[in-house]
Amino acid sequence: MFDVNKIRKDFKILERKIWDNKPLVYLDNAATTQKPNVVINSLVSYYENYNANIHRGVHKLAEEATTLYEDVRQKIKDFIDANSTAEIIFTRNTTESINLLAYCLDDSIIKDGDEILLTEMEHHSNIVPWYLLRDRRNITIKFTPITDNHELDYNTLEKLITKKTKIVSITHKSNVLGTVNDIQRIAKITKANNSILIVDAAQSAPHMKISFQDLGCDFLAFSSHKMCGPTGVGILVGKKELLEKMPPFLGGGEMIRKVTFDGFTTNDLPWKYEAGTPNIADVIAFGTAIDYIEKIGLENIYQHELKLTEYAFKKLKQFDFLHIYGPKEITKRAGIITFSNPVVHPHDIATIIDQDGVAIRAGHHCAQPLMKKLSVSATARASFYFYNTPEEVDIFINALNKAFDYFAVGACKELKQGVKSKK
Ligand code: 7TS
Repeated sequence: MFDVNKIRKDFKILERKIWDNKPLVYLDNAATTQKPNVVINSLVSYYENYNANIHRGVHKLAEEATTLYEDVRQKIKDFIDANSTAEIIFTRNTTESINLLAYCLDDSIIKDGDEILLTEMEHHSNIVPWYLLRDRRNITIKFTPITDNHELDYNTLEKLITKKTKIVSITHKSNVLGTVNDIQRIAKITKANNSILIVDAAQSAPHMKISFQDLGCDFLAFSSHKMCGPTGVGILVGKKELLEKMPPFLGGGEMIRKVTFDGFTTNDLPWKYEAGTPNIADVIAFGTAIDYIEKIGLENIYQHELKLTEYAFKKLKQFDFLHIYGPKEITKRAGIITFSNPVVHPHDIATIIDQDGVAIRAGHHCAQPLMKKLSVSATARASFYFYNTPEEVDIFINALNKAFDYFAVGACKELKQGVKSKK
């Protein structure tokens, strides 16, 4: 049974007090999530009991560390429903996973004159690596627009895909709008066109059940730290035939089979893409995080966040001067609520409610092109995870009330006028 109060006891940090004894209300989960005690203990236990380099020593400790590390690859394969562990590559984060692709698909797949299709709702980590590729090659980058309801415009997407479109790279869930994109629908289009489909699952994998095989994409990237695991571990899942076709990313130890004075041959998958000593401890602790999340259940996590979002939406209605971004239908955008007002800067809102212990993010959320599309320079964002409660939503709303009261002393009229002129 899903019991949020019981779950909260698993997180020492949720007992923290902020400023003058205010309970921490952590609503910045899209940036990074908190770590349960079992994950922290797993890190300590690795260093206390198993610390050794992997894949090389023949001694007992090295064998144990190697087994613990490779067991996590198997866990991730099951978690994400990949075909085999050969398809699971460890990186540092989602950003590095996408950079790896932009680097390695160059030469093996991309030729001058080709096109890459992104969307207007991408995080910078799914834009800038492709700009870097464009600096090296004569390619065109296009962006699928979003609709007025802040969903992908699928009809235009279909029109933007041409015979030259080699890669379509798309977020599964927007870190600003919360919009969940229909990857299966896009996969049908890309498959028919022989384009490679890359999915940025940084915001979806932690919050909903995903099957790599069912989605039908070619690559999928996500980060440990957004799903109760440590920082410094990212995952790239890729179709074996493509991973075999692409050249390695970084060179050094581990990624080779043989090195001579003339050259080298590459190691088998997945190690071909894992040069040097990996982040052993954090990968092992990420395995503990996956066990923990699976015990809670992704369906429970999804439903709990949906209820919290619904509740927060209802409460936010009282602030009729706020712009709330993302699809109107909650089921199309669970877990993330982004808002702004033309008069009060989001940083001011975030700073004031921080005085009440409420942590939200304000800024461009590493999505400056999307901000431009929305005609704002910054927004405020509350993002939930399974350990958040309706009581915390109440504290968030009360803190917002105080913040708006504070500003409304002189600006209430302008607040509302600001909205009117915007409409
Ligand atoms: N893709 C999406 C959709 C993201 O939301 C983020 C991080 C990334 C990629 C990059 O992840 P990383 O682990 O490589 O850093 N998003 C955010 C955010 O919304 N606030 O802080 C980080």
